Order: sequence, then C-alpha cells, then structure tokens
Amino acid sequence: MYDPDQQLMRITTIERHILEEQKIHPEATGTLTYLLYDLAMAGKYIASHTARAGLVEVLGSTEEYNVQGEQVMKLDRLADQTIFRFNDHTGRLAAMASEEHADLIPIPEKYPLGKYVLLFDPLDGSSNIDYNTTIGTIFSVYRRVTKDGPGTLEDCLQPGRNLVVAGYLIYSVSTMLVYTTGSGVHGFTLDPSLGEFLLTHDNIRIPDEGKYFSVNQGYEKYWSEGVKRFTRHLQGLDGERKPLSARYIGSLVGDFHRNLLSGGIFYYPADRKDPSKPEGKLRLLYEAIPLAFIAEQAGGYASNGKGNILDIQPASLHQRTPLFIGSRELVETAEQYLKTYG
Ligand code: FDP
Repeated sequence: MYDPDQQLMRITTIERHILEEQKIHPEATGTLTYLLYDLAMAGKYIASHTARAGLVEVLGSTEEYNVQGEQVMKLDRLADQTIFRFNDHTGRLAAMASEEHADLIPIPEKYPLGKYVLLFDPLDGSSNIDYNTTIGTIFSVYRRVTKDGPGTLEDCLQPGRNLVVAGYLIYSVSTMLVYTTGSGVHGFTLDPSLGEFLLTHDNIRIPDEGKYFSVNQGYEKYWSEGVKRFTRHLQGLDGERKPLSARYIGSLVGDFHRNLLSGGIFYYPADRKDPSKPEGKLRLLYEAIPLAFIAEQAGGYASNGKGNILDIQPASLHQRTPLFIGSRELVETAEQYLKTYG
C-alpha cells in the first residue's frame, strides 16, 4: 500500500546533506556550507535559463572573444555573471577566478571579504549550446593563503591537494549537482517540481572495470606515438584486451560524469594541432584539478600523462594541461604507454 511516510523518509535535500556533512567537521563555522548552498542556487538559476535557451533567444554567440580566444556564447555570459552575483556579497570569498576572465575577479569594495576563493568554469562544453547537448559548470574552492585584504593570485594558484570543495553542475536530461568536500562524492538531481536538489547518488564510486573511452579521435594525426598506441590498446587492436566502447560528447562535464558512473577513461592529450597550445586544450585550474579531486574521491585517478594532476603547482590562471581521467587502472595504463612510447 502507498505509504507517503516511506517516500518522505527517503528524501534528502542538498541542504540537509550539506549540514549533515558539516557535523563531521566540528571545527566548521558553516561558511562553506552556505557557500555550497549559494552554488547550488546559482546552478538552479543557470539551469532554468539553459532549459529555456532556445525560447528566450539566449542561444548563439556574442561578438566577443574570451581570454582563450574563443567566442563567448550568450549563455556563457549569463552563467559567468550568475555565479559572480550569487557570491560577490556574501562575505565568504576573498576573490574569484573564472575561465571567462583574464585576471582575478575582485570582490566589490562595498562587500566584506571572506576566507575562501572560488574558481569556476561557468559553462563548460559551450560549443554544444547551439545543438541542445549536455553542458555544465565546474567549480572549486580553496582556503585563502594570504592573511587579509583582497584575495591574490597566490590564493588561487594552489595545487589541487589543497582543495576544500570541488563540484560540477550538469545541465542535461536532468540537472545534477555533484560535489565532494573530501569525504566521498555525492550527486543530487534537481526535482523541477520542488525546485530542490535531492540526493540521488550517495557516495559515488567509479567502477574499476572501464566501460567507455572518450577522446576526440578526429585529432589522432596530431597525437604522440604513446597516445596512438594507448588508443589502439583500448580498442583491443593490439590483442591485449577486449575493446572498450567509444563515447565522446565533447563536453568535459558530460563525458566525465558518464564515465564516473560507468567506469572508463576520458582523455584530452597534448597534441600538435595548435602550436600555441602544446599542452592540449583543457585548463588546469578550472577543469582538470576539480575533476581530478572528484575522481580521486570516487576511487579513480587523474594524470597529465606523467603524474597526478593534484600534485601540479599551477603557474598561471589559464594554464593548460593534458588530462587522462577516470578508472584508476586505465589512467595508469595510459601513463605507462606515454612513458614507453612518448
Ligand atoms: P568547449 O570548447 O565546447 O567549451 O574545454 C572546453 C571543452 O569544450 C570541453 O568541455 C570539451 O571536453 C573539449 O573542450 C572539447 O574539445 P574538442 O572539440 O577539441 O574535442
């Protein structure tokens, strides 16, 4: 018989979950809890706009180019502005940095400063926007290292080992928020009728047995011998393993999320496609580090092909890095191929 109480007892809102996580850290002041909640709110706001994208004429590009030389889409602008506005006045942050801005984003002088810095890629996979395909937002939070005053570059250029929170929002069949504070990875799905993120994926563990490999194979001619051989290995062409299935959305959040749940590997290697980007396309601070932290917390691994992404000391805000991320054994195999064949 239908028992509403049974159903209600299974519901955990993101707010309740964050507050319960806070209890694990008795020293916590609650600042981080509210910061996460602000990010969830910003995500809901962005999701409400992405869902209406084609209807409200926010599809398409602006005439501007961002610091990476890529055309800024209108939704990128909206997402960027949304995250900034939801977090600029709270007194929780000392500074922000966004993939869409060349420099640090200061907290406006009229607002108080806080002890954290927030880094974000407001709309990852934005080349998919016009085709109504998965996009996402990636965020990460560090404790500031400087003592006081406005946050500085030093506060943002920290290795992933120092991360306090990392997460992403994925705008797809449904909207999800996935995050870690260093005690497991938890996923929430937005219930549009309640306007609330509800816990649907508690303590996500990436399967050891990979199901998919995800790479833009269209660029194979620009790859090193090691990357080519590793890919042949994943296809079972060297006779050493059963082939994995290929899946590539071209939206890092989407490809990572699928492989996190199914097991597998995503990689965007260094290549010879564009001499100005010898380290590949992805950004260390806004993309690779936060997802590496999530992968590790889920039992997976992320490497730049030589070593752990989380151990890299960033040198600049928009630094790029090769990225191999997913099930541990597959990423370690990639490292072996690169070591042996270059
Ligand atoms: P996009 O340019 O659409 O924003 O880093 C950005 C990113 O997408 C990733 O999300 C995605 O994995 C990758 O670039 C796709 O690049 P390719 O088109 O070169 O495969």
